[in-house]
Amino acid sequence: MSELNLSTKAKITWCPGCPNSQILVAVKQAVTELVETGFFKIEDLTAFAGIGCHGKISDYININSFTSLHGRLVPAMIGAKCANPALTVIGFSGDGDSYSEGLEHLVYAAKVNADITLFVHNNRLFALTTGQANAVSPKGFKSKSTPFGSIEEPLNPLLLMLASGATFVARTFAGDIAGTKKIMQDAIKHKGFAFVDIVQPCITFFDTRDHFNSRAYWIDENLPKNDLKLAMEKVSENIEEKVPLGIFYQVEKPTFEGELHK
Ligand SMILES: Cc1ncc(C[n+]2csc(CCOP(=O)(O)OP(=O)(O)O)c2C)c(N)n1
Ligand code: SF4
Repeated sequence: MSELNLSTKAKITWCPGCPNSQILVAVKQAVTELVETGFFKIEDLTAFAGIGCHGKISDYININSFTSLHGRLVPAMIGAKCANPALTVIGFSGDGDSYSEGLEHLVYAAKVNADITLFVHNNRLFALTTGQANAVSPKGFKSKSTPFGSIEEPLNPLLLMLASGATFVARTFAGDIAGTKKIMQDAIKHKGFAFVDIVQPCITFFDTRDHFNSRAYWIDENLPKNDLKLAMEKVSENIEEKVPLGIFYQVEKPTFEGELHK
């Protein structure tokens, strides 16, 4: 068997020290181990990317990939999975991409339990366009688009995903590479819509490294994962104070593609 090389020759243009690089390391490790343990062949894995700093990840990892329009990677992922159910379909999105621009697609994927895995690099603003506030920016957040501070309450995407019917809902922190790798593997192995919010500081426009380093904690792994009420309680913790990480919810349900190809 030839050795797997997931690196590409593309020049990395993220700001030096950007936590997107930690997500890249985690996904390379996750995919390498899944190939080595025979979970899939590398040619049966396809990655989709949105538009933003996060989306550049598909240039830096040597797997089949597709870059979508801003916020539209989820319908493209569902289409690919419907056309070829043998594919493992993963996506890299941004919080602007999936929580602002393409929110309706996210809700639909959760509702129909599409058998795809979505990783959202959540830095709580539109980074590539130089740091404007978006749907998950904190209230009062000052940016070029909100010079007097955002007047909006932030959306809680995990709560929305649970309410929409997602069958796997998790959160991790980019700074914890080992933890992120593990969550990524569990999400990819899940049959159905796997949603992973990855809190990721943007060191240039919203440096939340200290915030997350001091407030993030892993929930007890032994908590039941099929208790929707408990999951909703956990993800409702105010991330300005405490940031729970882990798999909050995981259940089995028929998938969209499974029903389609019955
Ligand atoms: C339909 C559409 N609207 C707006 C843009 C401009 N745009 C490009 S990247 C971006 C922000 C991306 O933010 P996010 O998804 O959070 O990714 P990040 O850069 O933070 O990783 C925007 C608004 C676009 N390319 N297409
Ligand atoms: S602007 Fe922010 S998210 Fe984008 S590369 Fe720089 S640090 Fe990373």
